[in-house]
Amino acid sequence: MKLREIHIYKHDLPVVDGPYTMANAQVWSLDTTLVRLVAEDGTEGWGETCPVGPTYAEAHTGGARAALIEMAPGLIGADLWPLALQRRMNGLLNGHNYAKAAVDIAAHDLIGKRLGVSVADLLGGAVTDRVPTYYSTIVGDPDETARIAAEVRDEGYPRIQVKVGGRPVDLDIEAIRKVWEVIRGSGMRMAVDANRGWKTRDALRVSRECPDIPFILEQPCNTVEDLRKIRPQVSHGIYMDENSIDLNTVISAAGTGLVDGFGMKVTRIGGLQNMRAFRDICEARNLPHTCDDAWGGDVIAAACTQIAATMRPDLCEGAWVAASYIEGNFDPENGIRIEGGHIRRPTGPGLGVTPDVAALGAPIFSF
Ligand code: 0XW
Ligand code: MG
Repeated sequence: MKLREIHIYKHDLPVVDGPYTMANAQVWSLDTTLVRLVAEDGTEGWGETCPVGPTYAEAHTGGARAALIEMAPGLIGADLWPLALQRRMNGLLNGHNYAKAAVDIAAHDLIGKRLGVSVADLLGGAVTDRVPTYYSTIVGDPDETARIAAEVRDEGYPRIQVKVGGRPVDLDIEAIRKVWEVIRGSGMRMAVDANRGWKTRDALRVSRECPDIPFILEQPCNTVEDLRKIRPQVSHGIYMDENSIDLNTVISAAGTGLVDGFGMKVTRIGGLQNMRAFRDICEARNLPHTCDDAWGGDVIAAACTQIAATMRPDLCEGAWVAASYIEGNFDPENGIRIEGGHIRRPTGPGLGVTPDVAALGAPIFSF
């Protein structure tokens, strides 16, 4: 199965009731990049990558497009089987996982469509068609955050992620306490995500002042060294998110017991080929993790849902998709929707979603 054409599209995704506010980023609208691959026999597959602004990670929209344009000519004629394709991309460009991920996702979609199987089955087999998600708040007023927590608890979300950081830590502690008052006894799990925004001092204080609240500290501080420093001093579990930039870092963090789990982004790790290796490493170490992406429409949301559907259920912290912050779908019929805190996995071949190509307009680049 060889690649004949690559088409790159752009599309704006305004944030519903924006901005979406994190410790280090505030975004009103995201500029997503879609990739359409066409194989020699005419079978097509879609991929997507959408960094959530330029400061969340070492990734940005312009960088993704530049990397795709750099690789595209060398990919024409390439073997589309995921491992071969990943090696080919690595031979054309060092790094830039988040751009390679869009090509990798499109290849999985294309192969699935060609073979008539879902991407989850290509990745080892779905264990569910009802994938849990979690609700991610913004860094906001503590009472408003608690109000939202009550709302999503009643909707059936199994987990909430409370955003903190970038403001006095007293306000973060107030938000955590107020959310806990609301969800306590409901069975809902809680992560507190500082998106690298706390100093080690802040993380230590929050953990010490809230010993009774069973939350996970998600990426509390900026660096791996910071996590190492706080690790022996906190009583809460720690998940690594932004620092887990590749499989090598994941192996070290899991192997040395630095963290208790991960918030993982499909594009940051380089796509579904690497994500399945990540999933298996975590399963071998009994480490829970999410299957998210930073942002994006139906294509990336379907990729997250498909890999999450293959996880051992007790390790699955959910697939976060941006659907609750986005209006409309690329695929009006099978697009990703959240119902009762869960995502119905599209069970058609490939990703199970196909963007309406006419609605996207002309590609910005074609090779
Ligand atoms: C909640 N998310 C999955 C969405 C934003 O991109 C941030 C991210 C996270 O967990 O850090
Ligand atoms: Mg996170």
